[in-house]
Amino acid sequence: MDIQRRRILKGTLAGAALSGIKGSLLFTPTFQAMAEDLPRIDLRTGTGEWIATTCQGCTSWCAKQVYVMDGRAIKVRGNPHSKVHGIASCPRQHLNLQQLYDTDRVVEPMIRTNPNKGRDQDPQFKPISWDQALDLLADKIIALRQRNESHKYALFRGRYSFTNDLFYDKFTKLVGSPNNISHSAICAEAHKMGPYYMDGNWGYNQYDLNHAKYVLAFGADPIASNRQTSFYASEWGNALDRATVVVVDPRLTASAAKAHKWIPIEPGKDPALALAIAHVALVEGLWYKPFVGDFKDSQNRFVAGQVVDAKHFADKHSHGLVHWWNEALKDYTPEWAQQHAGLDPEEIRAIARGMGKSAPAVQVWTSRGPTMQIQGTYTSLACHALNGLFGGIDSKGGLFPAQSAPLNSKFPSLDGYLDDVAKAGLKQEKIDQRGRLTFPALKSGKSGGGVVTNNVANAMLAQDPYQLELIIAYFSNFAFSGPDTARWEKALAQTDFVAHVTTNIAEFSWFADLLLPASHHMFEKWGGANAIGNGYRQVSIQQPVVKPGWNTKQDESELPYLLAKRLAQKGFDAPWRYINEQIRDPETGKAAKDEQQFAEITVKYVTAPLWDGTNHGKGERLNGWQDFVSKGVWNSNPYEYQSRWGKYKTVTGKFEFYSETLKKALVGHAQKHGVSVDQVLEACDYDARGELAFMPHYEEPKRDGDKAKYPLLLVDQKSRLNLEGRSQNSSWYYELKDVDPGDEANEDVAKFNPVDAKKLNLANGDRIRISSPAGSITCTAKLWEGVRPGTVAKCFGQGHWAFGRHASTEFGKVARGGNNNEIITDQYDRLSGSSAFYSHTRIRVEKA
Ligand SMILES: Nc1nc2c(c(=O)[nH]1)N[C@H]1C(S)=C(S)[C@@H](COP(=O)(O)OP(=O)(O)OC[C@H]3O[C@@H](n4cnc5c(=O)[nH]c(N)nc54)[C@H](O)[C@@H]3O)O[C@H]1N2
Ligand SMILES: Nc1nc2c(c(=O)[nH]1)N[C@H]1C(S)=C(S)[C@@H](COP(=O)(O)OP(=O)(O)OC[C@H]3O[C@@H](n4cnc5c(=O)[nH]c(N)nc54)[C@H](O)[C@@H]3O)O[C@H]1N2
Ligand code: SF4
Ligand SMILES: [Mo]
Repeated sequence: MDIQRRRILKGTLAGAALSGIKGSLLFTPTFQAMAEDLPRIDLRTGTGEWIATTCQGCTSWCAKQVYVMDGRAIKVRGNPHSKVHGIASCPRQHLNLQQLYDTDRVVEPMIRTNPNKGRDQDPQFKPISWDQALDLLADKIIALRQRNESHKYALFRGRYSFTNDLFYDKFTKLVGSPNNISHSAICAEAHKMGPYYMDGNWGYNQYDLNHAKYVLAFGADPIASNRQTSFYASEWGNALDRATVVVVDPRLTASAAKAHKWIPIEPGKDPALALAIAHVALVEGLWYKPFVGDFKDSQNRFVAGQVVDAKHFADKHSHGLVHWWNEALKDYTPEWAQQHAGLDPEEIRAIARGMGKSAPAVQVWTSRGPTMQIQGTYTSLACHALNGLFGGIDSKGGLFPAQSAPLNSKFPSLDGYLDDVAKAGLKQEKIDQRGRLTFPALKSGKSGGGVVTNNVANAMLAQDPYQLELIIAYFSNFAFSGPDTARWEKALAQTDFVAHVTTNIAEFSWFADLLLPASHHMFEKWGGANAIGNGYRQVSIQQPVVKPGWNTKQDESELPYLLAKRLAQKGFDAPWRYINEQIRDPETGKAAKDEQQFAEITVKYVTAPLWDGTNHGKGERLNGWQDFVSKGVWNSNPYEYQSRWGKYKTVTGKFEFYSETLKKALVGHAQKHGVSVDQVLEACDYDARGELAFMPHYEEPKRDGDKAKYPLLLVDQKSRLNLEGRSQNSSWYYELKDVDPGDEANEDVAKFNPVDAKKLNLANGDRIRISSPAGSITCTAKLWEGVRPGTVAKCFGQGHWAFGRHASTEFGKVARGGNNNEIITDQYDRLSGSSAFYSHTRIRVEKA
């Protein structure tokens, strides 16, 4: 045994003992091969090949190539066939390799043997076979259905690939449950409210950075986070030469550090800045008239504080500018913004003038930061309004949504497959209480149209509308990723049966009854994703670039296939018939012969129009399935500028400064509950009344906790090395942590402005406890000028008390660093159903 092997074995034994997986990791083929062959690997032999796949480490969803040698993944790079990002990439792509070969992976199904559930209860997982695991699940599903309680089954989904519809939607419905719960409302739904209610796009935009002349980013840090980091990071330097870049963020982000101007805004006060810029744009006649419209006689009548007669104004592609001015905007002077948000009036004027001069090559970025807040919907509207005002929307140098791609992203209809039990189950209210008076969740204009992810824990605890009895959760870890995690721990502990489909024993797993080992999404799974950027949309493939080393299954294909088969053997055959009759190989028309073949067929099914010769006219023509598999990426035609002008999917068909679309949705929700819109707003924690509800306006940010007791505000941020909540068992994550501005390698720091640190008597390296009304965490103090006084910036990502040997100080017992979600209080932007993460959590700091 050479040293390398002995070292790995030693580590494994320790980890196995800690996690209760006694011995199970030791005898797996990949692990042994790795340990024995590592020293002999010579990268220069060139015997390997680059194989296409997709990284879903973040929502950039980059097309990748993996260098595979002797059956092992060695290196990752951007896929040169991509027109979105090409070979450009981000630093965290490499962490995927450590995920794949993580020695703490769950390598076979495991069952809980400790009947008690709690953070202090070791689950005492013990290996079982897939056969036994599937039996258990199938029996539970059938028992629920026999009691006519199929709605008590739920599927939770976090990250997902474009084949997810089968397991997430169709399978859940076939079982007879309305409860397919996604993570979207802890992701970024509030961010979509402005774009949807102003220009009809429920989705994210791409930014035409190559042609921008003015970039104004509210809480977006595109070279470190946000979407399509690979492309934006590679173009950011060039953009700085062409455009003025202003970043608005309470902390000095990587992008702010390179911007022309950084505005360290007080958390929650972004709308004050956005609205004051809009005000100046009108008073000084800087708006983009070819898009917005103008006074009929070209005489500007916008004067601060004065009402304008709408009859003088002719809208062009926009709606309601004068209405907005009269109801709100006329009073939002730069001096008003100074009073409410401490902003510099001259700076505001300079920004408005710069934007006016650059119009329409202007892009205003918004992100989770300013929008995943209690009144985030209105911030999203206020920031996005600037894209309309300066004509950046759909313009060269501005921003625009994704082009459509010809995909079969929905699996075939369930007609003929839903039995009476399923139909009755589907009529039940969803577990997240969406659509109730206090949860409008107005996704795509519909009351209860969107998920309220984090409220599921509350509903489970209250057993309102009912108690969930069986949960299958995949690629998600809500007990870590949702604010006020303690609620999730309690809710899961009291649930009868929880199965977690996971690569690692995560916090969620700790409360599970059954662990199902997942194949890694990037290296071991058939799937794929869509990305936008650089004016293109791409569709890229995920495929098993290496043979799964362990006894894992693919979450979105193999698992539902095997479960459907087992259910059929036990007498409930609808899912199995559906799979075999409806989801067939588009080339041969044949049903799959086993789960592995089925996994490939799901991707073939979804992507067929890209490669089967369909004349879609939307982009490249690929020459058959193998061509797609080998290139790994399909590129759309470039975005056609101004293609939506005059035909926005809003009520008026225009860009709505006064949102008739929001009015319709809110009136619909109010009528459903027999109340007025004002009563809805009151029940949902907004200050607006009357017409203000339908337009961007300012509301004082709401905070949780008594200011005297909790004097500081938490500013949560993503680490540049976060692959969402999944990269923290990678040793490189810790070694390289100082790539985050202000952070330290091998530490989890909370960053204090030296002004605050002095008052608090804090020094660099002090161990501290941060408390909020929700809980407390411990971490290390760091003094740093890059954070606004009165606020404390801390990366989200660390604070795992499970997940593996690197992620936690003592697996299952002691967290490494602190998880921000243990102190972020459970609040919502109720109009979108989103959880609030920003600006509302007041904190206090003590030495630990
Ligand atoms: N590195 C990295 N990138 C990622 C991910 C990742 O895990 N790691 N995950 C991906 C995912 S799932 C998503 S949804 C996207 C989200 O990407 P974004 O929508 O861009 O959101 P976050 O990256 O969460 O960034 C939040 C930012 O808001 C700032 N902020 C906090 N409060 C305020 C405020 O009151 N006002 C303003 N103006 N700013 C504020 C924070 O400092 C931080 O810079 O990122 C994706 N990209
Ligand atoms: N404080 C704070 N909280 C946040 C955020 C933040 O910026 N700050 N970001 C939010 C955002 S934008 C999002 S999208 C959510 C994400 O939150 P979730 O959707 O809960 O996803 P992750 O935390 O990434 O956890 C995924 C889990 O899936 C498992 N897993 C890992 N790799 C794989 C795999 O390849 N396949 C399968 N099947 N399972 C795997 C592991 O158990 C892992 O813990 O977190 C949100 N939470
Ligand atoms: S982590 Fe995100 S930006 Fe980096 S390669 Fe993966 S998908 Fe792309
Ligand atoms: Mo997200």
